[in-house]
This record gives sequence, C-alpha cells and structure tokens, in this order.
Amino acid sequence: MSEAAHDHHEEPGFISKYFFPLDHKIIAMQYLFTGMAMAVIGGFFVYVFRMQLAFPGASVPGFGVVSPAEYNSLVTNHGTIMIFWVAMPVLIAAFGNFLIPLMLGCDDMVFPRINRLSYQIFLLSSLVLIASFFVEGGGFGGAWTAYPPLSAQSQYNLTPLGSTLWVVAVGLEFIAFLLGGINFIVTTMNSRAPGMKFSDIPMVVWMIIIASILFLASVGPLLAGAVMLIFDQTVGTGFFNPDMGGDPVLWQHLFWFFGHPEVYVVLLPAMGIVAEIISVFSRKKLFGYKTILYTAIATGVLSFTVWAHHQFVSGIDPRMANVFTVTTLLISVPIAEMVFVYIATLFGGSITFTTPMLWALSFIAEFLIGGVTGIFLGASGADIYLHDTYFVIAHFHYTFFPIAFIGSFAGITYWFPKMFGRMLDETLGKIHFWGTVISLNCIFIPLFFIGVAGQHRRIYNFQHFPELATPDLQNIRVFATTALVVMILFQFVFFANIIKSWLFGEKAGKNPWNANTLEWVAASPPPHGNFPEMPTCYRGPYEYSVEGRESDFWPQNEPA
Ligand code: HEM
Ligand SMILES: [Cu+2]
Repeated sequence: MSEAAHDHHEEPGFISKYFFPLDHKIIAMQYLFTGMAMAVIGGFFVYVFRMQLAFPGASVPGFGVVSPAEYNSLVTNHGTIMIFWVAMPVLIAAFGNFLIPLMLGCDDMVFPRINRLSYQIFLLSSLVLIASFFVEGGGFGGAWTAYPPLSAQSQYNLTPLGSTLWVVAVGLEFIAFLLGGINFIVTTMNSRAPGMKFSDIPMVVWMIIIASILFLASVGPLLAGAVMLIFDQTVGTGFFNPDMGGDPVLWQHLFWFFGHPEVYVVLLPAMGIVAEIISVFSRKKLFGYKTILYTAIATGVLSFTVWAHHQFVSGIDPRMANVFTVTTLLISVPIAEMVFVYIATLFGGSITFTTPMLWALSFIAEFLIGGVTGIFLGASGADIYLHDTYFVIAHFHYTFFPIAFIGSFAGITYWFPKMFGRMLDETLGKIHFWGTVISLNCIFIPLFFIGVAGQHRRIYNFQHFPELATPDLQNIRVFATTALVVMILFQFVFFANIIKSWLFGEKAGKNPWNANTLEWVAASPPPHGNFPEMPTCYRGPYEYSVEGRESDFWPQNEPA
C-alpha cells in the first residue's frame, strides 16, 4: 500500500513544484506568504489613516497628504484586506492545507487540482483588489460592508471602476474558499489514518472543518447579492435602488447573514490552534473534547440567527430588534463556555511559557475583552447610542486582532519547526510577543473611551466637529497612533526571527514539543507524500501525562 501510494509522488521539477504545485504543503505556503504580504498592505493602510487621525492634514511619511477620498479608500480596503485576504488565507487556507493531511496521517488532499485552482483564484482575486487602488477615481471607499446606495451608484461613491473591481475581487475570493473548503471537508471524511475515529481527530482540524461548512452555508446569498450589486453598478439595474423598486436594506441582510457567521469562520480555526497549543504546553489532556466540539457546532448554528444585530438602527421593526438581542446574548454563552473549558485544561497543568504558549494564553485574555464588550452592542438599546462609534471599532478589533494576528502568530510559532525544520529563536519570539500585545492594548483601550465620548467611525478629520476636537480627545488619538507605530516596529522582530531561524535556527527534529498528533511523526519539513510509511492511529490526540506511563506524552501512532 505504501509503495503504491508513493508511485505518483515523484519529486516534481522546480517550476511545477513552486508555481503549479499540487502538494498541500506548498499550497499552504503560497497561502501563508500571500496572506502575510497582504497583511503588510493592510497594515500600511492602517498606519496611513491613523496618522491622518492623529495629525490631520500633515504629510504622512511614506505616503504624503491624505485626501478625504483616500481616507475612505484606505479604511475600506484595510478592513477588507484584513478579513478576506489575511485572516481567511492564513487561518483557514494556510493552516488547513498544511495541517489537515498531516494531522489525519494521509499523503495529500483528496482533490489536489481543486486545491491548486483554489489558490490560483485567490491570487487572482488579490491582484484584482490591488489593481483597484490604481484605476481612475481610486479604490472603493464605501466601507468593507459596501452598503448601497453608496456602493451601488457611482454618482455617490465617485469610484466607478474601483467599486466594481472591489466587488469582483471579493467574489473571486469567495469562490477560492468554496473550492478549498470542499476539499478540506471531503479529505477529513475520507482520508483519515486507519484507526482514526471521529473522536481522534485533532481539535484544530474539526474547527477548520466546521468553519468551512459555515462559510459554505452562509456565502451563497451574498454571492448572489454581489452579482446584483455589480449589475446595479454597471448595467443600471435597481435591485438596491428604491427609485426603481429595489431595497438597500436587502443588501444589509445579505451581507450580515454572511458577515456574522464569517466572524466564527475565522474565530473557530484560531480557537482550534489555541486548543492544540494549551494542551501540549500544559502537558494535559484537552479538557472536554466533546464539549468543545458540540459547542463549536452549536455556535455555528446559532451564528445564523443573529445577523440583524448589525441593523438595529437601519429601521428594522423594534420587535425584531428584541428577537435579535436575545439570540445575540445567547451566542455569548457557548463562546464563554469554550473559554472556561480552555481554562480548565490549564488548571493544574505543568505549564511552560514558550512563545506559542504565550500567544495562545494572550488569545484567551484579549479575545475575552472583545467578547465582553460585544454584549453591550448586542443589546439593541445600548447599541442605538454606541452604533458606528469607536466603541464598535475597539470591540471588534479585540475580537479580530486576536483571531487574525494572535491566532496566526500562535500557529506559526508552534508549527514553524514542522514547516521549515528549524526552531524559532525564543528570545526574539518573546520580544515580538510582548511588544505586540502591550501596544495592542495601548491602541484599543483608549478607543473604547473615545467611542463612548461620541467619536464616530469612518470620519476623515475630527477637527471639523468642535465637541470632538478637544485637546483631550486629540491626545488620545495621538497616543493610539503612537502605539500603532510601536506595534508595527515590533513586527520587524518577527520577520527578522523568521529569516534568521529559517537560515540558521537550531535543527528541530521530528517532534521538538513532544506532541502527540500525527504531523509530528513526519520528518521536519515533511517530504512530498508526507510519511515514509502511512501511520496508523491508536488513540486520541491529547493523551498527556497519562498515569502509569514513563513518558508524559503518548503519540497517536504508537501501538498500545
Ligand atoms: C493594530 C492593528 C489595527 C489597527 C490599529 C486598526 C485600526 C482601525 C481603525 C482605527 C479603524 C476605523 C477607521 C475609521 O472608521 O475611520 C479600522 C477599521 C477596520 N478594521 Fe482595523 N485595525 C487593525 C487591525 C485590524 C484587523 C486585524 C482586522 C481584521 C482581521 C481589522 C478589521 C477592520 C475592519 C473590518 C474595519 C472597518 C472598515 C470599514 O469601516 O469599512 N483591523 N481599523
Ligand atoms: Cu454580528
């Protein structure tokens, strides 16, 4: 069996290996590096517009003076990029591609060509988005939520081509992830190592699968909406235009019916990464495996019932607002439960504070701030005041930053030895960790205050509003922007660490963390075809510190 499985795994040539790969690990790297490159763009955008907020009208080093239209476009594309071109490709596509076959103990995805196509469409979508910044009128500035009529009518947005390219790019990105998601699901159903029961599948794989299903189930209506939006923009239909019998609020429903589940699409993989790490570095069995799994599924289902909490001020029926308040408050219960369960895993463990563990622990702490502040926004009465203020900005960045960046850093620092065969530098890793996490809180805690003080989002220059132009509030803006610049500087430590460790790092060996899951059975980095001999699975993934055993871990492939 293993001989036959290897026959079609001859080493491909350089061009086909790196440019037209079928190997899941190379496709994972393509997604990872494209996602990181897009993070640099999204990060540069936030630097530029935060400088404008702190020093309105001044020339921003590396960019120049920011015009109002440019401000809108920078904010819009910052948000769009961070969610669709950073969180999605890194957390789902890069980790999904890298981990699923390795953790299941198989040689590749079931449909490698669909996998390759998925990345190629994703790359195309990135190029279309980048092209949209340079066309006449500039990039789309109507917010990442793209509400009509602003998004639909060029006499309002003044970016006819930029707007359409933006919708096309987002649509292509959706198609890329639909293709990838099908592959993940089918591979997990069909290609598990002999002996691997459902309850032996590592949590991060489950989470990516549930996320893929959520994505599949929620994105359809929005894709249809995107086509309608393109028609409104280009051929003069009026799906979202009341003058022509259309309804702009329809878009809001389609967008948020997808948009809220999307939060869980990116959250769950990050939660999965954290689960793997806390179990390994507290040398304890993951507490409540089935509880976590069922909770994630329940959260996924519930996430389809909360979307209109984004529309409390859009003129929905107040009785409906009550319904959506209740569902929204309900969904905080399972997520809180998951956090408690993670803490139970830590309880009494022999914890080592490696860099990946620090990231995993900080994920729990920082995400908690995002979760708790969401409760205020979920209550329709409070949201009427807080809607569209910087309180919202601070709230969702306390969910998205932990997801997109802390979750990714946790995963990258944990699996780097497997990906590249060498250990990361722990000292540089810790400098990067503390520099990032401290500045994160210095950026966003002040924004809660400024939001409650009445500062609205998506506004170019607050000096035009006397009550928001006070020196006190301006000092807070300068403080937040300074913290952002500090955070960006600390990211150079991360890049330096990657390059230095990749070239000169200590050799990792197969299993540097003494972990149980099957990816650690393969060589580091795993060759084409992954395993010299396909592993058999004998037990669950979290058998750490099992009583009566000499070693404190028990790999899944070790015969009893
Ligand atoms: C240190 C990193 C970041 C900072 C300082 C930051 C800052 C900001 C600020 C100040 C705004 C509001 C601008 C305005 O309304 O005028 C904003 C918007 C936004 N950000 Fe971030 N952000 C960061 C990272 C992220 C990440 C990681 C994500 C998601 C994964 C994200 C997603 C968004 C979204 C979706 C918007 C809304 C855009 C819109 O209104 O169309 N940001 N960001
Ligand atoms: Cu929501």
